Amino acid sequence: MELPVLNETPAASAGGCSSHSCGTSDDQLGHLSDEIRSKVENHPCYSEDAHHYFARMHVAVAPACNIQCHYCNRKYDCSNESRPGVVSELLTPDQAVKKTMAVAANIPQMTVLGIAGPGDPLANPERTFETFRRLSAEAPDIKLCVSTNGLALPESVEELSKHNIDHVTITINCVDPEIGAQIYPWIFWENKRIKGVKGAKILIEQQQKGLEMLAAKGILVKVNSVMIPGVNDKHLAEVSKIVKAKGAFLHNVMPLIAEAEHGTFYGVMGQRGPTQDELMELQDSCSGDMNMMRHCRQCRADAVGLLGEDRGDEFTMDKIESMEIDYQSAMEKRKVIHEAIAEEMHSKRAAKVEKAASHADEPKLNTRPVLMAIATSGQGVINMHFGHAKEFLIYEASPNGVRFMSHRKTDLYCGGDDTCGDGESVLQQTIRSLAGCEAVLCSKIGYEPWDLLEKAGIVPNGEHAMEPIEEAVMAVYKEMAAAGKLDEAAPQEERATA
Ligand code: CLF
Ligand code: SF4
Repeated sequence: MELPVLNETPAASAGGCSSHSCGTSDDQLGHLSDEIRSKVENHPCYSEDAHHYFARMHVAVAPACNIQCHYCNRKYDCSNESRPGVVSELLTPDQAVKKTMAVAANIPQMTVLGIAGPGDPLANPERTFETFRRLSAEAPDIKLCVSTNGLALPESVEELSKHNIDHVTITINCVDPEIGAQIYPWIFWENKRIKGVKGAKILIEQQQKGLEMLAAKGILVKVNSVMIPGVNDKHLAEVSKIVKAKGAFLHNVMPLIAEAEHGTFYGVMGQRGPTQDELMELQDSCSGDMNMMRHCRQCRADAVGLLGEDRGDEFTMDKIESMEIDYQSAMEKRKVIHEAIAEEMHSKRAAKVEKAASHADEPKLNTRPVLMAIATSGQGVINMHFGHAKEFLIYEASPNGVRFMSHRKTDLYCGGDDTCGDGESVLQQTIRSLAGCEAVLCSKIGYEPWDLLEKAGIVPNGEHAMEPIEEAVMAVYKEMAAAGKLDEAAPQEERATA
């Protein structure tokens, strides 16, 4: 059957597991047991492949937090922001259940309900567990997921396992209390505020203990780490090794988001986040030991939709109250759609393997790697107009194949205000965000951006509309190689940006 389109409007940007928030690529899934594979293959955060097809949602039921991070001040009703800890509407468990069922009935590809804030879910145990308890009974086809700072984790493991929650994210930014004291000014522990190294030491011990307890129960643990240059950037490779040894399944290193206008300690103090290159370098240095997630969008605590889009405005409580939901028939429809997606994913994987086998005898290219930007609204194909893209997926093509690297957010220029301050047009800013890429693959593109992209040394390409991303990227790479464009040394550094 033809799969429904998740969202025909341009994907909205999103920022989920707050600093807490996870993925393995299709290739990384290969070695997994059937049991684990069945847990991750339709989870958009735990499987990179799945994130093209399946959506997640968060319900913001957890306002309180038991620690303070220097990159957070939990905020509400900020319509211009999309980042962890920020929500528009705080929900009661009853409202959260209604909202989840409304979204599941209307977006059948939504497979995962996460509680990720805006505070810490386990610091709000009644609200969090009431929501999970009701959902596991009333909507048993939805996977339940939680993201925590870990302080209250050991005492919550038993309760988590009762509600069939098999995905838990712990935000672990360090295993050294001296570093921890630079990130966490205080924790609230046994009715006291404990500051500095002493507080950080307790937090780290609780995180590590919780991780071991979850792993012992067979619950999949993802570790999120916020990369803070000059604070923990040199330390995170060690964190990756330690959490892997203790049973973590996946590691998600995310960039610090800190702007003065967010009013966080780091924002006000001018602490910078990492550059794209710094982040990718750290992810690469951890990946020898660990499955790394690279497709995280740092979602809000009330995000709804595919990673990279936020359809929360379609499901505000006033809209939900007027919806009539027959969840039994919605579940039947969801099952049919999930089976069709699984079949499509399976046949795409099989076609990929067959294609690779048919090229096995070709001589290996001796060419340098190239980054390409892709405009897509999901389903693993190139199906978005350049001017409608609010983010681009970045892939690297090399003689070893094609791999997903990251995403780049951009401001939508098509149909919007065409200036963004500093005298730079939004289109120019969009093109600047693609620095380092040598080609952009999209379904269509207008003359003006075509011209500006070429001037920036980025080749626009609309010839692979509706083709699978990886196949199209490799086809373009081979064309570039055949044209002798991949023999020059480091051309990215020589190119001007728009
Ligand atoms: Fe949410 Fe987190 Fe579950 Fe995913 S998000 S609680 S594991 S369902 Fe995913 Fe969002 Fe990144 Fe989190 S993209 S912020 S990793
Ligand atoms: Fe904010 Fe608490 Fe999460 Fe830290 S643990 S990011 S302070 S909500």
